[in-house]
Amino acid sequence: MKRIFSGSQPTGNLHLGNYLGAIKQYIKYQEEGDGFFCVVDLHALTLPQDPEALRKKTMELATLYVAAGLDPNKATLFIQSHVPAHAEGAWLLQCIARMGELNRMVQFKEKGKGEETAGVGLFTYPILQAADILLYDADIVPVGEDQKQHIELTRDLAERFNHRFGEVLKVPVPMIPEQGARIMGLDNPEKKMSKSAESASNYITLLEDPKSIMKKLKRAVTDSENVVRYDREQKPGVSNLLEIHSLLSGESISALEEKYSDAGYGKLKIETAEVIIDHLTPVRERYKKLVETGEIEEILITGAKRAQEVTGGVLERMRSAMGLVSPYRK
Ligand code: ATP
Ligand code: LTN
Repeated sequence: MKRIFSGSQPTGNLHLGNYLGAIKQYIKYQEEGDGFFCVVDLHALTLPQDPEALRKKTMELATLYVAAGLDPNKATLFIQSHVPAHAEGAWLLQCIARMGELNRMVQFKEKGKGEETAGVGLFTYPILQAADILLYDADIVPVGEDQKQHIELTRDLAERFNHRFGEVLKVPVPMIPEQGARIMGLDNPEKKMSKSAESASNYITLLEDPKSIMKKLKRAVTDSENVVRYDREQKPGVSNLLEIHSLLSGESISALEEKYSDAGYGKLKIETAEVIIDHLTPVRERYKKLVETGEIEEILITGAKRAQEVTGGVLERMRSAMGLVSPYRK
């Protein structure tokens, strides 16, 4: 059985891009493999966070995983900081990672903006991500397009480790969906939909109410041609709507192009909003119920135990290969 690992940060609001690029893949893989899905709270610390808000967002994201369709009986759900091996594994990998390769990471360049005050944690963040993945002997890492470079680094670190210390780490493969890997912002289809976007018109959150979804879709930036055609280069706004609609309704992009060929953008926008609302209404309802029952806490305790068991073995393999003395056993 293949091992799957992925994670999302408990910052901002989980949005449609996260769902279509990542969570939908997690749900698919939980059927076929041994999935570990994590709320990466240690990663969130790389930018300033309000402690109370971080705690709240962490529980909210874990609850949303389940509300969106992750089944704790099929996959392991947990909070990264509940498994200390992640931090320790990251240290071991920091000692084989190179400044040059981290300097090339696009996300660091974007978030650190080249400033002297950029955090060291933000710089070494991809190494913690590599530890997350490698500690589970993961075969497959389902992610959106923006994470491709980090998974490449993870593969390089695993190969370097193995070259130096023997075959210890499994080299994982990223799984980036053909459609949905880069959902664009509704207010600016040149840039990806992002939790940290300045304006809330950029994204649709998974808990967004129907009225607000309709309003944002109606205002979505398109172009002045008024011809419904899929062309990501020339018509990024319309193509983004077609892609969202297609992924949620299951209708092919060419069928949608045909369907809206005489209709113009207004109808496409309204019906895309309706498809989103249909899809998210049950997620919102399940979320509400989960909050009422409080069952997520138990799910996370069980998840952390299983994650600790798996990572303990891999971490010991790494420690031992690198020449650290095994802890004394009584
Ligand atoms: P930010 O934009 O603030 O960096 P984020 O939206 O990328 O945050 P993460 O928690 O870092 O959120 O990402 C969770 C998962 O969602 C990752 O696998 C990421 O690749 C994927 N993802 C993020 N944004 C998009 C998007 N616009 N389209 C498709 N997938 C996305
Ligand atoms: N860096 C990722 C989140 C992340 C992740 C991971 C994804 C942290 N650890 C391990 C896949 C596997 C992000 O910003 N989306």
